[in-house]
Amino acid sequence: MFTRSTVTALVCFLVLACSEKASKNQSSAEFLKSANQSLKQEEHSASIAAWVQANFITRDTTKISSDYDAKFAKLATRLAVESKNYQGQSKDEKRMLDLLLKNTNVPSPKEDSKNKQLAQFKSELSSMYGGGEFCRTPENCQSLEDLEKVIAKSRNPDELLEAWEGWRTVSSPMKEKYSKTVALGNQGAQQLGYKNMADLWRSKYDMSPEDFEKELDRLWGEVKPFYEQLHCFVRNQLNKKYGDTVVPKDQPIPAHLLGNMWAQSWSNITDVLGSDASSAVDITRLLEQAKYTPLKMVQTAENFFVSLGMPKLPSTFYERSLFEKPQDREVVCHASAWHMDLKEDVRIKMCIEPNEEAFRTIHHELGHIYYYLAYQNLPYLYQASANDGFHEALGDTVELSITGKYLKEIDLLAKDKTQTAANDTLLQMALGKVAFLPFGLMIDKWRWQVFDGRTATENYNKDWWQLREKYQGVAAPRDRPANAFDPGAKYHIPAYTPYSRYFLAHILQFQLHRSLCETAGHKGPLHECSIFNSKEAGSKLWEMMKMGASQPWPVALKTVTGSDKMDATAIRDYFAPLEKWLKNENQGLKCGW
Ligand code: X8Z
Ligand code: ZN
Repeated sequence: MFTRSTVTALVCFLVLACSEKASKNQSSAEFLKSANQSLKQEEHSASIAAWVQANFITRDTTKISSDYDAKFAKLATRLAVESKNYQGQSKDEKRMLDLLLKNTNVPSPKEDSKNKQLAQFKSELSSMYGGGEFCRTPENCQSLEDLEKVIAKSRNPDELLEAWEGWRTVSSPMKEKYSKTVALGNQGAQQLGYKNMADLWRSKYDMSPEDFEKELDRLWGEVKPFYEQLHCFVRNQLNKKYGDTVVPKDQPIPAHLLGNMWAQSWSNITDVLGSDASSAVDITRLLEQAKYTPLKMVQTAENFFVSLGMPKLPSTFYERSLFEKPQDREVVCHASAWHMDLKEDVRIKMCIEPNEEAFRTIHHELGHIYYYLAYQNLPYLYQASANDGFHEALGDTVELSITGKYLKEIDLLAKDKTQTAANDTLLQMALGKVAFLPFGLMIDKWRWQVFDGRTATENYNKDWWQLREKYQGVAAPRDRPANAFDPGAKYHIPAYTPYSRYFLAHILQFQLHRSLCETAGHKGPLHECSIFNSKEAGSKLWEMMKMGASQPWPVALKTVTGSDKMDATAIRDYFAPLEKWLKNENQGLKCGW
């Protein structure tokens, strides 16, 4: 007879690496219960240390955070290895065991010294990015935020180039350390039975790693023709502004001219693109006129979620979050949302500027926060979204509802202001959402190559730019120095945050928006729909959020959209009038690069 303990004994015998606990005939249920509890506890401690590091970057806080991370990683690795000794009696148990195996992004090797080394390098990389400055002279230094302002506002190619190259001086010293973390993380992944970290990262989507890669390419194929039209239009306008020498008509666009440090969103250059785009509602101006403080911006975003029937944020959120860049110390300014105790202690950390980009990002961050609150009562391993794209999509879905009509409702936009032409609004939105797509895709394409060894350390930069050109049609403004490590100048590379999630989110948010608008009873073009105040739309979203990671993502998607497939028809529908307009504008131009 096959009892639970016989199964355990058999598996133990087969893998020859039976854990102490499994050999004591612990059931899957008991093992999972204790794993959920201990991971929750260790993560809480590690989050506190990481929060302090990110809010007060010093040598010492970097070390403290690294020590806690090493402790957490050691536990996560031990449990992941042990999970293989169990088979699980129910669907639920099987799912949790699988999640346990995939619980980390950079798995630690089980050897103590390697585990500590990996945690130390990761923590140091994080501080190098967060504290990074470009110094012309020791007395004249600029932070990332200073340099980003130059890239957003200057229209002088020399000034732009200096800021662009300046920020990238911060990342070249990261290269060797990064390369060492790749080697260690790959060893950790192999000890769990994966070929490498790329194999692990692609295996988190309820399908095989190969199918996931195909799925991303399929979705990209659906939006690529539209991206090419947008690229063509923008390049032509930039060519008119800067001339043939700076912007050749048939080449990739130089990356320093697109208004964003990484050329991932182009919404800051509407003035260069002609009157159509720049006549869209200027939210930055509205926020300035109404004297919105960072706090007011956060409260306004909270109010949107509350209007959907979601709870008010706990008072500790306001007491413990960081909204403004402190003048007296170094902090990691890149916006993030934290679930400290995996219950009600939720916080954001963000250096809020009173502008549209930050206003949108606050909604993005609160999407994470509300997700945390929705699933806080689930076991640790289910405290995540259906796949990581859903977590990134949630706040963006709400953000798509920041329409002219909504801005009038909250008295930011004057009630008698005439409606902006559809095209202007759509172009403005496309410069943010559509320009992002190939960037969202290529970051992990690069990492997969690095992790699986196709890209060696000496080719990091060359292969990075090859992918930037291939997918985005964007190029380095001039030859890069031999020691350059430009990937490291993007937060998610030193932070080891996977990036395919943002690509998925940019597809999913339009799918969710389209369905929620229908639920809210909206009639008319999708870009005019706001789900503000719709309790029906809110309750559908909440239902999905409450599920956390307890079900495969197609089930979660179905609760809101009725469909279990990701598809790009929603984003194409949303922008359909613009696509038509762009094709017309681009007539006679040679598109592509
Ligand atoms: O990193 C973020 C969020 C935090 S999860 C601010 N985003 C990506 C980025 O900034 O590169 C949001 C959009 C893409
Ligand atoms: Zn996010």
